Amino acid sequence: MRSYLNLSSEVAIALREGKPVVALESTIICHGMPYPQNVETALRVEQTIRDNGAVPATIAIIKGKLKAGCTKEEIEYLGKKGTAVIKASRRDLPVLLARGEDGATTVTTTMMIAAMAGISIFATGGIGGVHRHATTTMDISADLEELAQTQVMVICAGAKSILDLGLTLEYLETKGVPVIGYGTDELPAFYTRHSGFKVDYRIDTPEELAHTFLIKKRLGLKGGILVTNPIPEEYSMPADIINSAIERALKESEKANIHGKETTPFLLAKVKELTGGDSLEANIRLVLNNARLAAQTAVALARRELA
Ligand code: PSU
Ligand code: MN
Repeated sequence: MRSYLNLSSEVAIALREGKPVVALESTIICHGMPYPQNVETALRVEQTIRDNGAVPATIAIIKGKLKAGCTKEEIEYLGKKGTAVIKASRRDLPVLLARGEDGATTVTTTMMIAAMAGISIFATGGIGGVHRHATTTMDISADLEELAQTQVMVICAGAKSILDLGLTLEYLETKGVPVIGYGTDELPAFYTRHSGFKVDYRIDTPEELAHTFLIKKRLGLKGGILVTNPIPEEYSMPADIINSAIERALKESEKANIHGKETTPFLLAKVKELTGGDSLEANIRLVLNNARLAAQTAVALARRELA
């Protein structure tokens, strides 16, 4: 698989020299936000990572290559092409590579490519999880399986309550994935800081996140660590507004008979439509907040690994 891996020279040099690197996903660019806000946000996220002392590596599949580190032009290309870029999970990789196609990497494939490249820290918005009514639909995101097997720390803002958050936590417990609250004991719910569910542990510093990840690596324990970083208070959305939008989106997806990989993008687009620009603004803010924490954690990890 490594012969399909293509590192940007900046990322390759940083990794060789043991410098801090942060991976970023591309599904959020192609399927998560409209153009041109998607490109603007992706570039701002990269800048935030640089401002905090790390090198950004936006991950995507471009013309059949697994890219770790996209150029500004490549980010622009992906952003413009938008939903015409296939949302690529683990099962999509062989076909896309065989055909030399493009793919927007989800949390799953971004973790896979990051691990292949040697990148430990990954910042994103929200992860996939166990969907509501999964007991009959069996709709469980491949992201959870990837967290169970691939050694990458994923820093997110929790999960949206389009999912069953309780079942998502149960699944992660079964799979041995530590769920950390950054500065909180409660699982954040993406747009809001509160979900009513407890996380396993609270950690308050990037240094402790880095130390914990390093120990997991040294023990050879497979799988990742999930860090849930609440959206800053000033950007969080009123819970009633977001919850009623989610309820409506769920009803509409049922009516439209949406299944499989279309479910998450459909629900996300509906919620966005129903809440207007507010949810887009909140989304941008929480991603920037996660990028900052990821860069600080990557800096702390690089320091420990070199020591
Ligand atoms: N949840 C969000 N925003 C997102 C996603 C999930 O709040 O952009 C994207 C991520 O790329 C995630 C993917 O990995 O959707 C999960 O899709 P699925 O549920 O089909 O596994
Ligand atoms: Mn699914």
